Amino acid sequence: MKATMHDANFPKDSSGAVYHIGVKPGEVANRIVTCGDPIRLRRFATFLDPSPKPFELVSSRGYTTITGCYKGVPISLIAIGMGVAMVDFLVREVRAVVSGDLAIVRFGSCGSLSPELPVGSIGVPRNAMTISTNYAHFHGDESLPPYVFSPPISSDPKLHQVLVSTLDSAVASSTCKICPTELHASADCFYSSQGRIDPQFKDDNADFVPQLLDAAPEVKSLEMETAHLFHLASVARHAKISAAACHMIFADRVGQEFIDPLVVAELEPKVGRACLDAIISFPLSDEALHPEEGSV
Ligand code: R1P
Ligand code: URA
Repeated sequence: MKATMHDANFPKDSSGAVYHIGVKPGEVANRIVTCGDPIRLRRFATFLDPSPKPFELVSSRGYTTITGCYKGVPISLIAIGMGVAMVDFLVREVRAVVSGDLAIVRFGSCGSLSPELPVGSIGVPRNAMTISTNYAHFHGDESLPPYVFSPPISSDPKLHQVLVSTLDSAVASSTCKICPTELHASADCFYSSQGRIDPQFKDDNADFVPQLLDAAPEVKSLEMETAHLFHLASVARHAKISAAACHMIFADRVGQEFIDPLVVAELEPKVGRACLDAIISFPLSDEALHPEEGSV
């Protein structure tokens, strides 16, 4: 049975556990690597130190949190599922249970709009914009644009740089390309607002990609969560949140190729480990969890 929640504004149970992720103070580290897929997350969890034994929680709302140490440094791995709402719960609820500055690296998959980012390469965007469905277009005024594009939102430049360097060394011996890019876009849907054509619905997106490239010529890739992560990090108050992201190119949206699972199996561990190396080497002040305390 679910615990009783207190405080309708920011629900927590009597132990201090937050409503959707289910974690309480002491169960999440200041350094976080996040992805969508819990299976991907569990592969990264094999890199954690065996001792102290990692803490693990799967919440009823689809979050998997694994907190342990990597090379002696406390970190949390958190799988969030998909979409803006899920990354919003992640950042706000983690912020509510961890004191001090936070550093968050997202490792996701994405689609590519550019030959500079071939399938199987890793895009590392400096900035991300949002793409939102404009409901007013569909339910009132068709002269309004069906999709709304935000200005670019910046990652943390230092964490971005650390991530690029660790990724470069991690894949140095393979054919995988690490591609820092100026601009990525995160859409509120996978289909309509990423310009996928679905004849079952009136999405008004036949010219979506040219319109996007006209509005934002530097955009190279599309997924669903990164821009909101950068947004929340940039509007954080009181303590700093540093965020950066990298995405494995799964779909070539121009040539229509989709990634071979064997390529994912080869690259994912290398990129995952590089994300862990990046998050532990980023300078953070004032961490709430310390390995010498014997528990994480
Ligand atoms: C869609 O297939 C999902 O893949 C991408 C998108 O952002 C969306 O969540 O990210 P993940 O691979 O992290 O889930
Ligand atoms: N994830 C997305 O959101 N879009 C893609 O094209 C591939 C992965």
